[in-house]
Amino acid sequence: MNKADIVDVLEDIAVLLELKGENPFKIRAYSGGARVLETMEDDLGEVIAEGRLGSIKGIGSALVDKIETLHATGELEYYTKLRASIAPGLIEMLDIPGLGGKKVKKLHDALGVESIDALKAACEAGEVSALKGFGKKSEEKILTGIANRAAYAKRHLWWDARTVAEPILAGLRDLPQVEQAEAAGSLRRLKETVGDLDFIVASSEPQPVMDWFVGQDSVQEVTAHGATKSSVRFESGLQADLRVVPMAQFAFALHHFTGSKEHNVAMRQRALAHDYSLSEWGLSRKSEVRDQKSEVRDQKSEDREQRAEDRERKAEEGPQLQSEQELFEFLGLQMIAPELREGMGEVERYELGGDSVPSLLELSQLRGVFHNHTTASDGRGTIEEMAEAAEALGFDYLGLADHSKASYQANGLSDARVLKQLEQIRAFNESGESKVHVFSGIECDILPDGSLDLEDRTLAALDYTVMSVHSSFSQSEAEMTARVIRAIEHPATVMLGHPTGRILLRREPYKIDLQKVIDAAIANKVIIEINANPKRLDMDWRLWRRAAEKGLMCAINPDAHSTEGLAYYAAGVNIARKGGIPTEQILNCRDCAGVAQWFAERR
Ligand code: DGT
Ligand code: CA
Ligand code: CA
Ligand code: ZN
Repeated sequence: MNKADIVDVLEDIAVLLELKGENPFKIRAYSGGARVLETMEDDLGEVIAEGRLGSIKGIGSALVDKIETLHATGELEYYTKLRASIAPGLIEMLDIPGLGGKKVKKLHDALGVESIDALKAACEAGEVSALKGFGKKSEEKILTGIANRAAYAKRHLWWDARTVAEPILAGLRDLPQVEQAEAAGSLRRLKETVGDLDFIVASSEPQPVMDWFVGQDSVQEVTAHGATKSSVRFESGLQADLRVVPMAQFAFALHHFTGSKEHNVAMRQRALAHDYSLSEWGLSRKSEVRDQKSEVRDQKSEDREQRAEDRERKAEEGPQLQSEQELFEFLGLQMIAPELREGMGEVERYELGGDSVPSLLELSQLRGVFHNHTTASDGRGTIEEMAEAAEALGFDYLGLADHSKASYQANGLSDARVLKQLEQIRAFNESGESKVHVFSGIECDILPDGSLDLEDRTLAALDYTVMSVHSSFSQSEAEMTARVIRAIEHPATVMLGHPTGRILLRREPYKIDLQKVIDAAIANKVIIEINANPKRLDMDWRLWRRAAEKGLMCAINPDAHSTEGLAYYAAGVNIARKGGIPTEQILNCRDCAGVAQWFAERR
């Protein structure tokens, strides 16, 4: 097991011990040990091999054994037993925002609740607000958390869904009976969350394909197993549909099941205007379709004779089309990329011969990424390790932006520590050790009144800054908007970080008037980031097209807390594509000198 995963286990143990009401010293040994391990610069494998783990300050004797066992085997009996000794319902409660080990224990001790349902009932009966240390507000917050949890349980992060989908798609394509296979639905549209997976296969022999699909090892439950459609559920709760169609129908089925519904409606209307009816089966002349029972509502006003006449005329067969591209062209449209098919005016915008549409960002166009953390705050990689990982990804530059001191839980940097890191980054760049140029930055907290967490001259010494809200999320919309705009208007501000604070499937955005924020950012030449962490992905793609048209600049910021986290930039590229942001307005597409110039001009 690697260091990052071991840190997670130690943190988990600390929470579970809290839940059990263990003594605070014991708990601190684990949470403190996790922090020490997390920020340790030496290689864990080496430290263990050299027998030095026990001599590291903050890692007590109880932890040495456990860390070594986890490192060697990936398992720890103590941890497994500890988890097993606690009611599963209590562990689930830890998922509700605001409920840590201590609070769950209190609720359990005082009210005897052992499940989320029981906790919900207790909240509704007002029993929670009557408890010391809880109050009406936290009771409401728990109820909201429970309601969100139920709604969220049905969806999955795109990033996680893709991990499940990729081997399935590869497996389908490997089958000898399969002529073509694609993932469709929201996954293909690169939506930030995915309800279920949809696969479309072209084959004249569906049965073996279906049998393979429902027989995969990872399948937990088969909910349908037919000749044209099968459905399965995996352990994570994610479900997947597979449809097998003849090759002649593939392009139509793929288009239909890629969706979205709204896009399909717009396409069907466009087809009707050309006197064709579009469905997952294909295109057919309107008059032909009128014979079909499914379209009764279309013919309500027509009398039987007219229908008989139509049947006789029996219009020509619909066109045979091999690809979606041909389908769009047949209807007088340019190819519309799947991620743009959300029924937000794309069918009109992509008319052949209409206004030109911006070309979409490609992964390979990114020259570097901004907003990444190191061991100086809560990251797991050093400057050197992060730069090395950036080089491996083919980047020319890497922006670092550790937390500032108000984010004390993330070990945020004081002014002095910022300046010290700045010296380290300069020395690193001058050493010529790496082809990657490191830009020195900071993710500086926007304090509740909109002032900044660091001194002006500290901020001015850096190459660039990212300003973010990490506290007082429950301010009113007016307060939050004014707070963020005040930060945008500060001359040191280069970028605004994760502008809504949302955590997908877990925490709703804070209240903020983003249109005002967008206008202020444009007026002050401040960039708004696409936070590419798959759990955030704000600013949301739905706002980008319009904002970019008004002139807003974008940066794709992985917010990486480890070398692996840099890979999140790909999720940010999805959002930039979905938002239709022109590449000229994406800072990452500029070369090192171009980025340096942007920073210099802004400040
Ligand atoms: P999801 O799974 O909730 O993340 O979203 P989708 O878009 O993958 O939706 P899903 O799996 O229910 O269906 C896949 C596509 O099939 C959908 O995007 C459009 C098409 N589709 C499904 N139901 C309907 C419908 O009632 N009318 C139309 N026009 N299209 C539909
Ligand atoms: Ca779906
Ligand atoms: Ca589906
Ligand atoms: Zn942040």
